[in-house]
Amino acid sequence: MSDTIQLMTLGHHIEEGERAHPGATGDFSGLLSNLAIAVKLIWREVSKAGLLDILGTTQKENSSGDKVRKLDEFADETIYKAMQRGGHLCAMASEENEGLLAIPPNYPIGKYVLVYDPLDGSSNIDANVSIGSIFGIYRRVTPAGPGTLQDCLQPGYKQVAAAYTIYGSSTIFVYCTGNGVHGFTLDPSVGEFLLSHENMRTPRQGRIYSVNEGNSSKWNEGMRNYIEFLKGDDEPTGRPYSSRYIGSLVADFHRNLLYGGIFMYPSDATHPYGKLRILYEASPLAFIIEHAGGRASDGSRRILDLVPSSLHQKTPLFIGSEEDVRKAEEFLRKGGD
Ligand code: AHM
Ligand code: MG
Repeated sequence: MSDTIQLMTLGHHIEEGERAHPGATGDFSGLLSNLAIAVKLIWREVSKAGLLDILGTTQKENSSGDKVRKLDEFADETIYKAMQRGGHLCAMASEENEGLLAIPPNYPIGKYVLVYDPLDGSSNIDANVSIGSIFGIYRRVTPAGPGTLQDCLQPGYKQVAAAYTIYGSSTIFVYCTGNGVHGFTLDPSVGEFLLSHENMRTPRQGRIYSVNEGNSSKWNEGMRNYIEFLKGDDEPTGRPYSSRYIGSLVADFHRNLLYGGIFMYPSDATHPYGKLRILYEASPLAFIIEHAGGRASDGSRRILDLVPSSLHQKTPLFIGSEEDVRKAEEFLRKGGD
């Protein structure tokens, strides 16, 4: 029989990971499986995004009479509902909600916390540009009962898993439980995620930089000097770098993970703490990039060491290939010298 066709579903992969830990209760695997279901439900809606206006009435009702909801609201609710009854979680927090999301009183309480950005880059939906969901999972620190803020406000290095999905030309689910970074592509005809990118490693150095250069007049001098350096002509060191910016973090991140390079959302005069959130965006992607051999920094500190003091706290973000992030840190340290 041909061994060229590799048919490893996400479910099988999760089960294999569980078998590698003889003491595992299956709790964690159940959590990841529920996440995969939520993601498929979101994919189903996102892939119809352009049809909503056609199928809906002028009063913004779809064919079933439901109000057409904004997709980021739909994604937010879908994840919450898919994850609330499994008994794996004690609380959730989402970029779309101000406060902590409690598990409803009639459902069992578990030992993990889920933090998520339900639809990152959602301003791109109407232009059919790739968008995604981002997830971070922590073990609770409080002993029992409903989860608290304390359970959520943990440094990223304490994550037990992180994942993201891209709803794009194909839909891909990437996850890491601390044992490699693995990507699965959705086969829509059977509704299964199939292993397509096993044990991803990012190049030590890339030739791509991704940043919203429209903000450059508000950057500090270190940041400006770094970008000028990347544009400088020095073929042996790979410069000039190419500029690639989609404006959808997951899509920019995923491309750079595969090809190498650096994504940046620095602080600037109008974004004193950058734009991206520690819990929902920076920490999960930092967990993944470090396990793929890369680096993530706020310009001077490792992202995974940052301890958020509030759910929606932001951070400047420099993430990608190790050498590129180190070089950015060097320029930022030097500032205008
Ligand atoms: P969102 O979570 O509200 O979608 O915002 C985050 C998005 C990221 O996906 C992307 O990297 C960034 O905002 C782009 O910001 P800008 O338009 O300022 O370049
Ligand atoms: Mg976002």
